[in-house]
Amino acid sequence: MSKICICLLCIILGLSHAANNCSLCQECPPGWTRNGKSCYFFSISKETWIRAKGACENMGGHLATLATVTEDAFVSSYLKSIQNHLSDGKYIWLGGHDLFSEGQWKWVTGENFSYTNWRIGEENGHEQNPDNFMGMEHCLDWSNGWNDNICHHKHYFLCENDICE
Ligand SMILES: [Ca+2]
Ligand SMILES: [Ca+2]
Repeated sequence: MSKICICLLCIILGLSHAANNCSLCQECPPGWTRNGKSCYFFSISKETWIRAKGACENMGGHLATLATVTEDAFVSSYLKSIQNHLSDGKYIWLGGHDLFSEGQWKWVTGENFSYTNWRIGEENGHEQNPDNFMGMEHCLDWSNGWNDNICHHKHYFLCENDICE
């Protein structure tokens, strides 16, 4: 039975959310890259974290949230390939923050961090990450691993759009 038939059967039986096989996915918008149940869009400009968050929302998505080792691995290799063409793209904003409560990291979608990939070693000499350097780092960037960074600095950013029901 084709996947479409399975999906139709699931919908008829009211099981559309009961199994992954039954999820219906839309196409990615032009310019977005598909992986699994999400599309990703790399920004063409640098913004503060909060403006990056708004820019992703204006496009119907959210700053990227990396929930699993599989998703993190895809995004890491995707961002590395883009970074190769940038001279000024060391830090790339993701959708994590501890703005509400220091050390309590959350995704912009509301979830707590279950999976993490904090990078080891900081250019400021700190061994640990997140280090909340100078008490000022509350937004998450990808810089060949995760790092807490100063939210009002301007960086490129990665948006994500969930396209499957
Ligand atoms: Ca912090
Ligand atoms: Ca840091």
